[in-house]
Amino acid sequence: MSLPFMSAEEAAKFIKHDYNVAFSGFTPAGSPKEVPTALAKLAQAEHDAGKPFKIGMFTGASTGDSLDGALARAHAIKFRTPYQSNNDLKNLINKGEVDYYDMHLSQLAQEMRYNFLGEVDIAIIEAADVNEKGEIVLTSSVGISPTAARLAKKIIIELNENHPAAIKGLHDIYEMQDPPIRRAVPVYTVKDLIGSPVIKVEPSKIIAVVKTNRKDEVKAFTPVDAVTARIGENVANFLANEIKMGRIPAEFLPVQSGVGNIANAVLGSLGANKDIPNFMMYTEVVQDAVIELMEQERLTFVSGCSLTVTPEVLDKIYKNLNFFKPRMILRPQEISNNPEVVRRLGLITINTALEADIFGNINSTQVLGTTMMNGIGGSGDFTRNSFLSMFVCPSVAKNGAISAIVPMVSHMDHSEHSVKVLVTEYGVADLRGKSPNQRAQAIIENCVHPEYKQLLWDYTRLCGKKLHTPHTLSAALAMHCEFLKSGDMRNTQWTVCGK
Ligand code: 0RQ
Repeated sequence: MSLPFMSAEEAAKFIKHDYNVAFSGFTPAGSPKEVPTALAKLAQAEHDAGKPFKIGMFTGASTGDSLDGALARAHAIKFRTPYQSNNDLKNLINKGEVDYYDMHLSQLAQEMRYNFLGEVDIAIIEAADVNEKGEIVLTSSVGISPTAARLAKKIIIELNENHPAAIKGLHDIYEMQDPPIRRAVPVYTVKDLIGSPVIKVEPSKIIAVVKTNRKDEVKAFTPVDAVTARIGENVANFLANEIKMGRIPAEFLPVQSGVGNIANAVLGSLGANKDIPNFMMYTEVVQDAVIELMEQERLTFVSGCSLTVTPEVLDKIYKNLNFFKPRMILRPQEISNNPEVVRRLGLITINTALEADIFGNINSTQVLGTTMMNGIGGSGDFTRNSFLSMFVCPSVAKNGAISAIVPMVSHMDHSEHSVKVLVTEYGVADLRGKSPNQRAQAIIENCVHPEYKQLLWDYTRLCGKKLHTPHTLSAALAMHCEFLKSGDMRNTQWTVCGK
């Protein structure tokens, strides 16, 4: 059988209103670009003709603008899961037009297999290579592609010439069996290869192959500033001291680092700290800073799910495959984020909080408890199962009008039971082995911005008596309410219901 080459417009016509479509990619890395752009135009044309056209979307994580952005602007999305970060999509989610459900990234593929989320009508998979035997070499990420390709009734391939076929071997494709016959995931070291370099599908399922050479739409990070640099130094100094105290083995442990600007800065600081030995990462997103550390030979190996690097950095990797390929593996997200493996390898996990409360509960996803930011991503997969879970954030947002540390988080993603260390630019709160009262002391003393310290000390005394957790429920969200009223949490006055 020869491969069914055709244009993106022709391929998009296979997708019908109400279909559930699974996309390759994890972040903009490896997301299809050409067919979604054509699909958005098709949806627009259907809407103009007065016909409905919306699809359900499964992705690995966030995607590029030509996927989430284009389909959102065409009002072509019925539901969407899991992580997202495109502003046009986010606006529709926060207006209630798109039904979005947030999931731990390690769980998506298995929930698709369990048939919890509906059938997959079509999978659109970006490939560096594909052949008549149905063997697919993925591009800059793995995400949910192995499961999406297997479950989908039909597959459209976007064959992207921007990714050399020589990257074959970068991916370790492994799909777990489901209970009650699931076995252990045989990853015992960061470097273990457990699967196949290609996805293998029934060739007749491939109904279209669309050629493209569009680059991944990964944006550069904002440069490290004084605040993010201090956060990074605080993390690195804390970990160096943990090694000195013998609580982290002298050879160090694999690191997982979250997404975003702060995560990028933290990695730079880890690399710069001479008391941290050369290390490995077992992580999800491989950002630019990871590649820099690898070039400096500070990072000896990385296992991840995506190469979320800027186009220039990706070109550099592809031009120097002899150097980079033996030092990296891309895995499906149910393996890169696998709780069993995270616990076994003993990861040091560093993720970013939007807000934390004085007891160590973390909100990573919902601004003021109501407005979706990006999603929980892999932060829960890693945090709950790590050797040592750290959260980082600047002490204030919006020029000080918001304290990132509040009496009670307005939405909780990670509970005090999973969060061991909190770090801001002011310092480190080590929460291990501490009661709620002791946690509040450590967090207010070490992490809170000076303008908010007294306010939070006063909150802990508001209940007027000794309690296991010194909350005053009628005032617990007063700082958030004050921000909604006056635009500045610093104006908060504590009042207690019934007093
Ligand atoms: O908004 O820029 O409008 O002022 O929130 O800023 O630059 O997006 O920050 O890139 O470091 O991302 C938590 C979102 C941080 C990310 C989050 C405002 C602040 C600013 C934040 P403005 P940036 P970062 C595994 C790990 C969850 C998933 C995860 C994330 C904006 O790290 O999505 O960890 N994490 N995955 O002003 C109101 C507060 C605020 C606030 C900040 N308390 N209240 N607004 N902001 N604090 C990897 C994956 O899963 C893929």
